[in-house]
Amino acid sequence: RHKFWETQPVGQFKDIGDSSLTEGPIELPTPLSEVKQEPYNLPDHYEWVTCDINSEQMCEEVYNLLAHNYVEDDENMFRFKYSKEFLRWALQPPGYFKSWHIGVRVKSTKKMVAFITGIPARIRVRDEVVHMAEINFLCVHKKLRTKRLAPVMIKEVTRRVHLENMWQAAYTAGVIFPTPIATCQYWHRSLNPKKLIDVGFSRLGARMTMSRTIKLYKLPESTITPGFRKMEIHDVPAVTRLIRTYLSRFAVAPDFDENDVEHWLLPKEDVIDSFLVESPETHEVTDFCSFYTLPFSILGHPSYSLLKAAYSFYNVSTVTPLLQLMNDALIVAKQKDYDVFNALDVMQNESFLRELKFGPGDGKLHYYLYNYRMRHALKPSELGLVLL
Ligand code: YNC
Ligand code: MG
Repeated sequence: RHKFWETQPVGQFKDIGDSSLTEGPIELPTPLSEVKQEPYNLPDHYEWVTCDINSEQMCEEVYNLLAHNYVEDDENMFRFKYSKEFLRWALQPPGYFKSWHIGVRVKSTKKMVAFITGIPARIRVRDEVVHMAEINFLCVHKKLRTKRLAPVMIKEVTRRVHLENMWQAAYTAGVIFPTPIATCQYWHRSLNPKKLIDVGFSRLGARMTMSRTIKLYKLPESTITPGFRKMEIHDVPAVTRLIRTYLSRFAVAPDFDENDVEHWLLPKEDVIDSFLVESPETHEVTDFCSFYTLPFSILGHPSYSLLKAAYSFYNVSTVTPLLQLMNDALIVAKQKDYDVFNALDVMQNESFLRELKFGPGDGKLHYYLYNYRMRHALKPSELGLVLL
């Protein structure tokens, strides 16, 4: 039973396989004058706050809430530790709304105890480009869990999205509720196997020694593909063309223009790394790869406190084989001292995961759409979308 989700315009479990239902919006937009004008009520002693993530103090409060209360693995050994620079990048794409960065404070002490965000995005679902919100960073302080605060946070962000005349949303979660449009799996490629084993992120394989394991994951010192280099600002038009063509083959994918590419893909130190292949002969940009930086806190370990993880973002191969391109991505991640390189089985990633020695993780990641029904669940390889 899902007392909250059963009341929402989302695909319901009971409708799975009902061929009389059509794909597309579940509820029609209402006139903006009919959208509730006041915020939802919070329990006594709590108040809403709109977060100015550019303010150093505000950003610090959000950072601290997330660093102590955001997503952990099933065994509570690791917790995501988004950096402040990352949060600023993730929350301020072209056309963002400050009103969609929503906190909850204790009235008396002003302590921040809950958070949720939306950012605007154009997402293509099959043939239709839909202006929607991407919802992320839903977090309730550990001491306030299971008190039904999350549904209030979700209703409030929904109200503020409606006020901007948007009626759909995309989001991902590690847990199941009505109803995923796809279920994906994380894969992990060890770059620093000794540390990963020491902190319990991975285990020494059967009949493996530490020295054989280190040898197994060893990578070349430098990249292999001629013309492989960091993306620069003047590459934005070429990368945009490359990525738009590539993403058009997936059932669900962002509709990136040059402004989006500049924001989401231009390298930003310790936030987003992007590389491309410029043909040494024609100077054409033929291939592209990118990863974002999202470290984990290591909880309760005597000698290590941080795991540096790279996450595969958008990759496009037209001339360099994808396997070779991603091997070069692993090599630069190793040069930059990442401990692990993570990737979902979305887009064409399955074609390189096993061969490049990624191992399957234990967590799943479910993708969702709000107020948009899909007739069937998609395969991970039909998804061209990566959320942060
Ligand atoms: C979740 N992650 O099922 P039912 S992902 C959505 N996303 O409702 P309570 C979730 N719903 O089943 P707690 C959810 N987790 O009874 C739980 N729920 O119908 C549902 N964790 O609420 C749950 N961050 O307040 C149930 O639960 C109801 O105190 C229970 O709070 C949940 O950002 C949470 O994993 C997740 O901080 C805040 O556990 C808390 O447990 C926590 O009693 C650690 O809530 C951090 C964490 C989630 C990361 C993410 C995406 C969020 C998407 C939200 C949905 C957006 C909908 C679209 C809105 C715009 C629409 C337009 C137009
Ligand atoms: Mg709660």
